[in-house]
Amino acid sequence: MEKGITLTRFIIEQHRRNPDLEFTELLAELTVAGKIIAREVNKAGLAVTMGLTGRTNVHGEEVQKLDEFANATIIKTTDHTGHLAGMASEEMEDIYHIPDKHPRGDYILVFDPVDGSSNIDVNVNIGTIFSIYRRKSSGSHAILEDFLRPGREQVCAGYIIYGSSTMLVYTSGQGVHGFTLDPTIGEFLLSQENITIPRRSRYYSANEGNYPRWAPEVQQYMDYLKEEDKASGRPYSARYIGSLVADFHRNLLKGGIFLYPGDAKAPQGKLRLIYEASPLAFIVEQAGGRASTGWQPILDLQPEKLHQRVPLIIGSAEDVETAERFITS
Ligand code: P6P
Repeated sequence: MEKGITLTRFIIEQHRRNPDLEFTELLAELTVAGKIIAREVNKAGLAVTMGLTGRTNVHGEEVQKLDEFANATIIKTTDHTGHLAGMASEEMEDIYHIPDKHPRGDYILVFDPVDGSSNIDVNVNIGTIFSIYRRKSSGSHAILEDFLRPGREQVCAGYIIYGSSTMLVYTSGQGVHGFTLDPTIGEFLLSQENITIPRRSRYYSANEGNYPRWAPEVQQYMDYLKEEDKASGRPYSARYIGSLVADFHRNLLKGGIFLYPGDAKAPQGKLRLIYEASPLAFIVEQAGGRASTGWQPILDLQPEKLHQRVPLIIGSAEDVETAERFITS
């Protein structure tokens, strides 16, 4: 479709081509949340949201006011749509039940309202990550089992990145598409249709401060990336922002591999399976890339707990395959 059309029109056209994508209205409401959060992020330097709430979330991390604001905004803009039977957020310990005053629907929404929130104060790009599943249960409210799903069962996944411009990138299983917010009209406009990630690249993203705690195979892969070998385009260049959505977005467009492996201190790594790894894995596979724990595809994992963490290796397919060969050697 032609560049510059609104996200709303793009979603309607996708729905026309694929009628069983009934969550299109939900997606449209999510973009409203994205615009409201973008407004707060853009004035974060002035707003009280810059402060800390003095409270911590389920993971013991300081909850920034913007986290809470974004969490509440997403709930408020989507819980009345009649499409949802429940929600789960990285910022909420338990699943969120849709209030009885609102109609319920066949989908569940999971999201990380503001990923990388520790970067808010230093004006580094942050992002919202979301994912939609059809519910499996049939009662009046969604239950925990509706949320503990292999990522392969997602019907939609996306993120909103708040940076020099606000972009929304999503897939509903028919390619990956990027939209840029035009603040003068308050609309997300199609800027990149059918995004594909280069199969191999020369960039890697990892927090090498953890190198001493990594497994020897991961250390060997990192050493391999730095060896001189013009034929295979090595040494690679390091690009690490410390904000998953920003690192992922750059790698999606330019190619690259992002690694947050487990280590001696945290065998399951740091990133969350349901709110971060699975949505980005759906997107990257739709863009021709790959996402794994190093041992198996992220999308095949059966979550046991709502907030479980998972080692994440994601990006250009050939780079991830090479990393897997080192890790499983
Ligand atoms: P580290 C931000 O806190 C985050 O959750 C991700 O956005 C980011 O990729 C990762 O943690 C950075 O972690 O340990 O390198 O600071």
